[in-house]
Amino acid sequence: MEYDIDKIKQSLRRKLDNYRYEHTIGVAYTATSLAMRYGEDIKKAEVAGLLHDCAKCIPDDKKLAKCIKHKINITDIEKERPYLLHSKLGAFYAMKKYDVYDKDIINSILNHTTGCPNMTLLEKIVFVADYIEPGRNKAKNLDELRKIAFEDLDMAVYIILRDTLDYLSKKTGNIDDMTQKAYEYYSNLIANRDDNCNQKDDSCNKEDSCEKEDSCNKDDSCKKESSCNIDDSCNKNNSCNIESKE
Ligand code: DGI
Ligand code: FE
Ligand code: FE
Repeated sequence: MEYDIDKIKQSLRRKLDNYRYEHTIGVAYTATSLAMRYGEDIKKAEVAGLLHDCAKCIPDDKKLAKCIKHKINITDIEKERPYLLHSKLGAFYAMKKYDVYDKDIINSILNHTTGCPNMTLLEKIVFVADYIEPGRNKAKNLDELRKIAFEDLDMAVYIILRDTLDYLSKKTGNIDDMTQKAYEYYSNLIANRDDNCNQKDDSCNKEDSCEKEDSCNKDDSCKKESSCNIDDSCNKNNSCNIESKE
């Protein structure tokens, strides 16, 4: 599918205020970079990044009215905090106003605020790009997170959900079910992944060749020998390293 990026940008220029437009360009740029890193379709990432906040600048009362008009389901928390509706309304406008029907792009827009369990690669890319794009400066540990995002995408998703819940619990205490579910999913995923890795590490360390590492390390001359670099072969055997980096 061909997307007319210039046309989308021109329309967003009119629909969004300056700050939101610059943020949008930042998200598209960051999502494209993450797509290059993780092997996602770069045009899809750019379009999803461009359109993720396309409904953000509609006043809250209008958001509610438009959702009612277009029969978009409104949950209790969305009634209370209508800004949350910009994701659902944005996904709707992406289809109706921008002719974008790619399911993955639409779901990336739909889930970009709360996240959700078991996100697709594109959903994770948009979710993370929204939080780390260069124009963002308020969240804590952004420099570290920007690095992690390009090394370990699931870890970045987990940290964002954890920090968002922490921020919301101090501020409003009003948590969308989906944010909570997404947090639990990624928290379990990271814990299980690390558990598996540790178990494999353990058995690896029991291997003869690995045990030699300790004594080797005590001996300067031995350290220089490549055979003493057991860590490497351990990691290749059990792919712990690969898992933790994907
Ligand atoms: O639209 P953006 O500002 O670019 O970013 P966004 O769509 O991720 O929205 C960010 C805001 O959404 C931020 O203030 C945290 C808030 N948010 C995320 N999950 C929840 C939430 N707010 C409430 N009340 N409940 C949630 O579960
Ligand atoms: Fe948003
Ligand atoms: Fe955004």
